[in-house]
Amino acid sequence: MQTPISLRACVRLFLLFLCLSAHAAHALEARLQPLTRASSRQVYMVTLIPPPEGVAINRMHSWQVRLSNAEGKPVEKATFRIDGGMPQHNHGLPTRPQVTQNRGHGIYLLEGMRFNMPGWWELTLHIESEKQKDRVNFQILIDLPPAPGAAPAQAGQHSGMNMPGGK
Ligand SMILES: [Cu+2]
Repeated sequence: MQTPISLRACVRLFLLFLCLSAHAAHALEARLQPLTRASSRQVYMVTLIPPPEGVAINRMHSWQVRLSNAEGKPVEKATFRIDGGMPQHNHGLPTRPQVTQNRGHGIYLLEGMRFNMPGWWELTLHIESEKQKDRVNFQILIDLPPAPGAAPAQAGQHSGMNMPGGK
């Protein structure tokens, strides 16, 4: 009875493959899922859209921000100030990300995003439009290895960064 055994092995291999690919797809989806949050006074709904190519350590990325009001209507003429950092490491962002483009329909281009080490990052968007000011905090887990060719992040190497609240 050679055939049933090899058939069973084949089915097992196939199931394993399905399982692995489902797992990989799930991980990718979790990473690329839109991050949507209400601002602290519920003035805005804010979605962070990661770069389509994914996020790699020590690479500059452009993200997008989708901004709407509490009723879900796109907010067209907003200005942003971005800060953040790693609360667990007590340091700020290695770059100064800025919204550089209003793409219309409540979509804004956020350039200059870079994470120089894995871990928990906090990103705060201070948003202002039509005299409505509010802020929103995002927690972003970066758990990826350094990009090929990028300088590896060194533990404890925190000099030269913007401290939260600093100039
Ligand atoms: Cu850090």
